[in-house]
Amino acid sequence: MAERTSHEAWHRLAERELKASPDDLVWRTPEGIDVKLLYTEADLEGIRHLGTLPGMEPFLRGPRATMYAGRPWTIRQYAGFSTAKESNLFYRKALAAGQKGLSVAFDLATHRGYDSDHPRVEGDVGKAGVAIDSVEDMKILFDGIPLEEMSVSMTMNGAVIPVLANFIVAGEEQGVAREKLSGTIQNDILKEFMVRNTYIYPPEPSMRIVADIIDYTAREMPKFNSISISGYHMQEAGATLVQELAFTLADGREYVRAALAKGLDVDAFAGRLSFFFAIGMNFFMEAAKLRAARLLWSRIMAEFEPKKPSSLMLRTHCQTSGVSLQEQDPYNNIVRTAYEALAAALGGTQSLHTNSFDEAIALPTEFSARIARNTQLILQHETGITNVVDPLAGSYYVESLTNELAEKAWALIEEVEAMGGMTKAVASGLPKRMIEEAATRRQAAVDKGEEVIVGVNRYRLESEDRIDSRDIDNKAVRLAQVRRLEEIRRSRDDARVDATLAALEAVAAGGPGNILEAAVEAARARATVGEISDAMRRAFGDHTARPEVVGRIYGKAYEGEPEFQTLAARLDAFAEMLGHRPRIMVAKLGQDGHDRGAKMIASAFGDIGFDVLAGPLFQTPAEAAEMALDAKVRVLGVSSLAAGHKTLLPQLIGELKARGGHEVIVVCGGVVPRQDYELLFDQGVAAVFGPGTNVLEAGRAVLDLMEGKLRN
Ligand code: 3CP
Repeated sequence: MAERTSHEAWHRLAERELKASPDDLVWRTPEGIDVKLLYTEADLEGIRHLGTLPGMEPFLRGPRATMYAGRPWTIRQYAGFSTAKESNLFYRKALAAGQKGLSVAFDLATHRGYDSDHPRVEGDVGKAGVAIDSVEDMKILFDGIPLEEMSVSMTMNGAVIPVLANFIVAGEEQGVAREKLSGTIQNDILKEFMVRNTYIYPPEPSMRIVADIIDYTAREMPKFNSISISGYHMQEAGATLVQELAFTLADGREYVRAALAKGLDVDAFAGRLSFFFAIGMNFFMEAAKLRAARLLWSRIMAEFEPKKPSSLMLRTHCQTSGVSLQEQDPYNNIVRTAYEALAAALGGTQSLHTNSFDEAIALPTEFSARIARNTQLILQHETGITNVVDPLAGSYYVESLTNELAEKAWALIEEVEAMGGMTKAVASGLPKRMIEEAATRRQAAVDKGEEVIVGVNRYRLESEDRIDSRDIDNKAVRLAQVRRLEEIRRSRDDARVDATLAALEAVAAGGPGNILEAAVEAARARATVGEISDAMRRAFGDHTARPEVVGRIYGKAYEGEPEFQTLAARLDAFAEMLGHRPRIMVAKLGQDGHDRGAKMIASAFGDIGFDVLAGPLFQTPAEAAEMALDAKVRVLGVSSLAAGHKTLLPQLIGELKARGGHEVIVVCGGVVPRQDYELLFDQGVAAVFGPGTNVLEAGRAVLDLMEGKLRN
């Protein structure tokens, strides 16, 4: 009663201060959570998890009893580029400077199971990750790094079998038995079909690969985490935190079922399942998300009746948000990353990657990587936050958020369950669609200035200093890889290679045995990543996704706004003059599967009134040119996020010209460093839209270009 009276008194005071009701300031987050101005003891009523302790079920307060006081989280920076030799040098320097665990970024050719000499990957080799074609490359990658001591995480999903097999054999040849290898393989294919797109095979055999890896590692590699069930890429693709939580945990449940279906005992593998979340700018919500994740995972796992408490425990890696990084005023990214890192630590992560400030533009330099690493070292050594376990516990706001996120995510998890589980939900396209809708809504909020981004849509600098960025000489890397591939093919025993590949294909085709076990034999014989992948391709076939674009989300957010209407009316007039709507194709070239930007542009441009054609993923420049000309597009927009632009755009323009397509206007959007703009313009690219581009402005620019072309 007293509380009620004093709360009413506070309400009156607040009203007087605001000259409005505090209820008007309730902040509705994208998750649909209404964040109030004030949280009190009353908000804790009915929350059941409040009395729980860390290291014990339901592990909400952390998987370990002492958390960072016993051992701080692992500073694990995701890195890799160019050749194995260059990446190895970078790793060694990072470890000497305080990094604690390794995390390998592979190039997109490797991700998609192609050797570096494959014609489809000309623009991808060594970009955005290290090129690995065989055991020989893997051995160079870890040269001088003791694999019995260092835990190694590998972000690999599509070509997970050859890469893990090569890692095991590289360890073996370094003198480290596989039972001593520690680390994590991402091995999370469901989210690839949803958002990340580095799949190779169709969903069903892909799930079998996941289960075979869980089976093999449970038997042979007790220190190795068999999977990193990832929500990170969902948030990057635009998911709300509730979607990220729900779909990730539902994916986890599906993997557990797949492993159980192989006849495994739940306690034999559950303790080595691990997770991976993104940490964005909604500070308290992100910390609460990790707490809610642990609560919900223990609830899900309890259904499988494990005997070991560790089977209920959610352990996670986190990475600060890539999409929160901005090209404009890039030093702001250091500050953003620091806040995100703090939220991850307060949420109780086990391992953390902090982004470098230049990652919205290119791969990190030594300088930016140092600042990113030191952001974590400073948190661990200077702030005192490692001394207390789960310090946010008991906060009215954070506990309330934890509870609300858990409830909302649980409702979505149940929805997925009602659809028959995550594999079926993914096949229906629902999660992907929900995430794309959330992404488009968010873009509209940013473009309209409802969501403030400092240095981008507010407090923008008049002129920006150029920053140094790392560039990879893609041609040189490819040549070096091709040479080594030739050397391997010359020196190996071909009969042995053929026999091991045939045996692998037989296992994949349904014969007895474990796919990874068979691939280890092939890797020992020096079969390459591409050859091992192809053996499985022969058994499984390739997966091709249909490009789908959501509509009426961006336009709806702008309903009745003059800025949008003016542009739409201009476009209408232009269409009337042409006698049809101007057609634009949005293309993705090479193995770059990051399609959030492309999807968003396709969706928003459609709402504005363009006739939009979305090209499929993984086109070669020739295929894209062909499709664009067949469809008689006026504009061909290429979305590039994996640094292939300098190779692929000139090729595309060449292919267009070779087919008489001189009239097609080529524009480019995505992660393109400023210093590359001139080169692209010289090659005939009409406009480049970098990160942070307002979509309506891009729409106006494209319309200007089309009108200009007609006049000339
Ligand atoms: C931990 N330990 C402790 C304590 N805390 N012992 C005593 N007291 C404590 N307080 C023990 C643990 O039990 C463990 O031993 C050991 O110390 C290491 O701790 P950990 O917490 O398991 O940490 P780590 O080895 O770093 O493993 C973290 C997880 C792992 C479990 C999350 O899966 C991981 O490293 N994931 C990283 C994934 C990653 O890097 N992904 C990159 C994605 P035992 O093992 O013996 O129990 S990059 C993607 C970028 C975007 C893209 O895809 O393109």
